[in-house]
Amino acid sequence: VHPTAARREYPIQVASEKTTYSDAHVTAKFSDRGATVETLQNGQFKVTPTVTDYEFKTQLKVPKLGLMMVGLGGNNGTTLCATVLANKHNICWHTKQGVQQPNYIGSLLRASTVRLGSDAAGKDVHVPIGEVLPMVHPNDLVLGGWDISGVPMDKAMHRAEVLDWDLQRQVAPYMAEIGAPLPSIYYPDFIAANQEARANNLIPGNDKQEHVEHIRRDIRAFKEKHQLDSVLVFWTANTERYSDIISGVNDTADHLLASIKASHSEVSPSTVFAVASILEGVPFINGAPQNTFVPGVIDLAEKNQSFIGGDDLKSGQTKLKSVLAEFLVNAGIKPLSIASYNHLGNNDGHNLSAEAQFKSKEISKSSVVDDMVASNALLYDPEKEPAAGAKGTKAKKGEHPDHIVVIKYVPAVGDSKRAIDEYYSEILCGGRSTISIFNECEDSLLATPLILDLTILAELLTRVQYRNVTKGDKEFQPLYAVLSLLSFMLKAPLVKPGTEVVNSLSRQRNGLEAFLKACIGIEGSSDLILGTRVW
Ligand code: NAI
Ligand code: DG6
Repeated sequence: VHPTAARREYPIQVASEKTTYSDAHVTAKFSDRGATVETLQNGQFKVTPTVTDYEFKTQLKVPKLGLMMVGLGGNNGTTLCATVLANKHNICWHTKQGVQQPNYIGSLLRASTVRLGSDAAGKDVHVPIGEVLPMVHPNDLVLGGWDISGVPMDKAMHRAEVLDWDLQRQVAPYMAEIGAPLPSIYYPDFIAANQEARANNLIPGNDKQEHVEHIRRDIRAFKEKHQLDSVLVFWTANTERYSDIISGVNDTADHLLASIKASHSEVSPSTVFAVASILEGVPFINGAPQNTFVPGVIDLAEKNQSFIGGDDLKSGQTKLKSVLAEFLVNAGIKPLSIASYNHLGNNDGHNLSAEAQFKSKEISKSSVVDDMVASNALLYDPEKEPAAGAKGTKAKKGEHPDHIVVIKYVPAVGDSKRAIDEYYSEILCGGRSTISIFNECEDSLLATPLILDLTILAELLTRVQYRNVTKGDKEFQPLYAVLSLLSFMLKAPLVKPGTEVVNSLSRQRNGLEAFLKACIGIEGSSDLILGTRVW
């Protein structure tokens, strides 16, 4: 068994008065240290350190979890099912390089580690990040879901042309056991017209209220059939066009529910799935870029204390951008332009070749450098007005690099996406630096581990409760409905309305790591390693 797929007993025991264990829970006290900053009239900053005391209580029992994917028969859906089944049944296969073992490489939880501390000899001790708290093992997920295409899963895997043939051959009987995806909702206006030929597995009618009820019944039936403790619904279906945000239609929970009853044309299939999941009390994650989470959905999730997360899997080009742009800006170098091209030939690329669907992707791929630019007023003048007629990121107030995103559909390259990026920057005294990157890899093999991480983390976060001790909370309560702790895997992270989006990959990872450690009572920045810097 490959180390990333290995299964171990929960290995961590924290010996601290701040951390207590019962059969059911680990409870930890945590002091959140920050600072409030006031800018004084003379331009000075008055900084007041703050401390807020929290207590976290995490249920230790790992549930039997069902993952229901919308878009089950697509490239991501089939690749996820096949790779989980290959890991579960330890299927090895022949490639031209030799025998390949299944694994979970690319998964933050299964294939990356965190530093717990150091041993008596001062040597760092690392554990897989997925072992900081008890989490669902991906091999144990019960898989199912919906697709507007009724092709059975073994054939759909074949259609995707992602996996090596010898793996497909061996895993096909297990894929066949999943059967055909459940029928789904198809409102043709939301995805590209070129997808119509796939749409042969549909829930009948146009009554959106009935569609919500149908999806809710599907979730309950899946839970019952497989005797599950919990279910999570994941949108990995085609990218939809943006929905218009219309006052009185989708701006509040009540308006949205009324619009669904009236089968309003601006309610998208992904919003119907999100609403059904929220009403069913199961987490819903959006792996695509469209604005599924119209304000009415966020309001509904808040009112029902049900969890949501999104948007759009951050798998390759954008992940690298969130590292490189931060590196440049934090190094005091000024990117003047970022030009990102990619071409791909899978069905996702086909759908994105339509203007409205491309637009959704363009928005999520473009937002990723905004906070880094905003963090450095030495390089980018926050007061500068956008150039007349400027579009996209340039239309925002303040100085920005020119940032363009181009996606082209080239059927011949299939799932193997090519991404080309140029970072053109200003350096010392008018000098220029150009960094060019070419990346080629199978898109769905990058996306699959992210879907697993999002699913497993979101489930864990449903088991964490907190109380704000400083505020005097007596009772523990669930985390806020929008799971911004999932940001590492997402291109355009959804956050609590009114709070700042963090796009920096290192800040996203540090935030997640700090949170998981806080839940077991380990505090402090491990990178301070103060002991190595003093006598
Ligand atoms: P795909 O086109 O192979 O699969 C999408 C599936 O969704 C298709 O089987 C289609 O029939 C189905 N579908 C469309 N509308 C549906 C509906 N209303 N209900 C149920 N099923 C529906 O695409 P792929 O490559 O699997 O990607 C899925 C989504 O994830 C896309 O939106 C893509 O933009 C997004 N994404 C993919 C990444 C990747 O690396 N593969 C990374 C980031 C995001
Ligand atoms: C081409 O842009 C198709 C898209 O679905 C991307 O492959 C996907 O969004 C991943 O994007 P990125 O920028 O994280 O590689």
